[in-house]
Amino acid sequence: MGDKQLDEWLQSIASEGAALPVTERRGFLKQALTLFGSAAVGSSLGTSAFADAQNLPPNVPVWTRSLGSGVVSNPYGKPSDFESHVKRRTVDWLTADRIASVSFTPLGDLKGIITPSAVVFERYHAGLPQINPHEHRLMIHGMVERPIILSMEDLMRFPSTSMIRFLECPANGGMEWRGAQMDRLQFSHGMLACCEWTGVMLSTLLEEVGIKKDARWILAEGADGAHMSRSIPMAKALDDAIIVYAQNGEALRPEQGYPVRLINPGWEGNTSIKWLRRLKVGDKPWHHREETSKYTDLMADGSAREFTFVQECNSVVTCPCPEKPEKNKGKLWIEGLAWSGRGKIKHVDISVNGGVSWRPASFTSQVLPKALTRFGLEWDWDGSPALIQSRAVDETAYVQPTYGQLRAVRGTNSIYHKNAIHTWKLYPDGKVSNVQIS
Ligand SMILES: Nc1nc2c(c(=O)[nH]1)N[C@H]1C(S)=C(S)[C@@H](COP(=O)(O)O)O[C@H]1N2
Ligand SMILES: [Mo]
Repeated sequence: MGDKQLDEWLQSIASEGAALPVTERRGFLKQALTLFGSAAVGSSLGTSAFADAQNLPPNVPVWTRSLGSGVVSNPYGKPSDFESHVKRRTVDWLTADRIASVSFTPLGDLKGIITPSAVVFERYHAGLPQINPHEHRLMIHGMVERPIILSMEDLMRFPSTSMIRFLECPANGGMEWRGAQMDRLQFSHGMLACCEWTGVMLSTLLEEVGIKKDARWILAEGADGAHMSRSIPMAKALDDAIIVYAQNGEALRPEQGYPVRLINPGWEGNTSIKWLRRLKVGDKPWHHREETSKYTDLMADGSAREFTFVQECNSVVTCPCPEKPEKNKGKLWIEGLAWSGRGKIKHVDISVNGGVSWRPASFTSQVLPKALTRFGLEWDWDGSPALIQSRAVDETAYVQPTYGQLRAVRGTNSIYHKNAIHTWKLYPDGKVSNVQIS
């Protein structure tokens, strides 16, 4: 993505909000006075938001003086037209192939911990298949006593469970190993989502088929053209792996694996096989393409780590960020997301001086295991340049590393499992950019 494109994008974000009045939180009273009877309000960033004075206090807005549209106009709801900037985006130079590609979650525009299904990042190895659920089957075979082929109806007769868990591609942030590159939160951390997943525990299905004594691994295979497959250790399959058919209260979205996928909570997203058609039980891993040539971690000495399943403890500040510049100095709310594939987030600290000193953030969401956790901290910004960071600790006492610590162990050949402390540089004019501190 060239500078010109980035500028155009920022411009479009600024203008998409242009029809809305701007109110700064702490400057609210002052602003309200300015808004009163005036047509335009400028911000310190130079982007102005135009508001029609006839809709501002003390006037009664037009929408309060007329009938709204009826219930049948919107049978399947969608966001306000004023929220059209909240969408998945791609990076041109990463999307060289439009079929086997990736789109990113707009993390900076989201609140709470649940990612709306419509903006969950997508990762396809052979495009998005359109699957007729009536013709889709899930086969469980290999080292089992009673192999079965299940229809979706069959699957839904098993005991059901729901859990809120994050989903992250291990390549999230993979462009940052050799230096700061993606100058947008959506692109530096957006291969990340958190949904409520509903389905059947894999352990329940394994009990149904009866695994043989020496069974140790399971191959999960997708029904897409890539028939993507990964070897899953039996311990994970029996622990918390779920065969999922619903997401955030409704059927899985096609993008997320409709009609059925595997979710391995806290593990590399690529092990969570979508459009799941086959589970083969065996006594050793298969070493397929996606666990040898891809999704292994090349170390400094040329050796590679295989089966690095867990997504380590990580965090990022989501406001301010390049897409959410600060408009005024004074009191503001720094917030962000933390997550760990090993369990719950225990603690998050925030630094505004590049890690010289830290202050504890508070949690502003539920703290669930292997789920996004939202944190925040009030800060009085004096308008001078700042280096904003967050550092998370999980319940195993694992502390999110600095770039220096991560590179000392991993070198810079990697693509995957980059969980270093991230830095946003805040400039006096309120703009924010991606920088690295080791
Ligand atoms: N069958 C199949 N499963 C798949 C993939 C795929 O291309 N085909 N992509 C994987 C990768 S690399 C990731 S990160 C996650 C992404 O899940 P999402 O697209 O629901 O966000 O799905 C995984 N499961
Ligand atoms: Mo991935």
